[in-house]
Amino acid sequence: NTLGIAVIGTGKMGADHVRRIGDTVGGARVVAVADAVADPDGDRAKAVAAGVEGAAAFTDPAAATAAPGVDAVLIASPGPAHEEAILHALERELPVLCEKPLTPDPEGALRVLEAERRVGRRLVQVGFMRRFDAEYERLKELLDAGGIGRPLFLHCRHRNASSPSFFTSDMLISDSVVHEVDAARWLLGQEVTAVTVLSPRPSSAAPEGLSDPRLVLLETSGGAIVDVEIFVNCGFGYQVRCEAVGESGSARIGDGHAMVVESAGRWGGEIAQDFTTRFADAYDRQVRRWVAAAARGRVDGPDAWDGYAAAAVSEAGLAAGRSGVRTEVRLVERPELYR
Ligand code: ISE
Repeated sequence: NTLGIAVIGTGKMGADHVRRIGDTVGGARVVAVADAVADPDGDRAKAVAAGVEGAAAFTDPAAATAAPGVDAVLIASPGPAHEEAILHALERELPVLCEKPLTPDPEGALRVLEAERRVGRRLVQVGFMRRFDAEYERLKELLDAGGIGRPLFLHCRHRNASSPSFFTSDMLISDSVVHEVDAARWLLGQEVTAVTVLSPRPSSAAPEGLSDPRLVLLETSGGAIVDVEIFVNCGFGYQVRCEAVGESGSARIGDGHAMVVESAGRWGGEIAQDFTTRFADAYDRQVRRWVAAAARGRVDGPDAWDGYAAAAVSEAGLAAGRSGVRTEVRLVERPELYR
């Protein structure tokens, strides 16, 4: 019995997920595709659906979600469109995998939590795919086992070769560093309590007006400090590194040279150029796990609470980025459903 999936969003990630569900994820198939935001005429949805046997194209995400044979919904539209699409899916009690950020603001995320409370069970998973990356999993296991003692620091580097034309200084935080926010919460099992953002004179490679790179400091409820260099026009490739320093050791992931070539008096390797390559396996495993859980009407990964917490940290981070001042994160009490 295959799980019928509606995919909302046909941009880079939406198209990649449609391909993934067809090629590498067993037990599921795409039955409906829609993209009202980036593609109001439905041409892109038609083009994507045309490549998948049995998939129908829609101009309206709600109609795609309500289409016959839809058992679960994968949302990969831009962040501001997520809330509405999630609420449509929850009305029908369908499992959801929603790309990050869950919503751009904590208020929207709280409405999602409230809708899940009405359903009475967790149905929403957020696409924080780093939790499915083999290196991150090993680091998490090491930390959980106490392998380097109590964690003191996470030193993170997050670099993109270049940023898309629509990227803003806020998005360095709410779209990019949001991954480190989730990774830190998950790796440490702690909440982020305060954010400080330092912005050097922008790189001359950054588009005019973009505050790139930035240094984001996160403080956590257990007294650890996380520093994140976010640099989205580094020019040379896609790099995500994390070094954890604990009381009795340190561990580093993300150096990622799978093959080292020595030739003509030099040695070197390759650097991935974007996230679909660097995290290809993580995306595959994320969607596989989601499909398996969705077939049982459940989720098995970062949930709506994680999406809410990340949105609350982003909100504090945006304020900190504008003011240059350390800004505390305010979280509501964690509802019973997410304990
Ligand atoms: C993008 O949306 C992602 O999720 C990537 O992982 C991140 O590196 C990039 O900065 C974001 O814009």
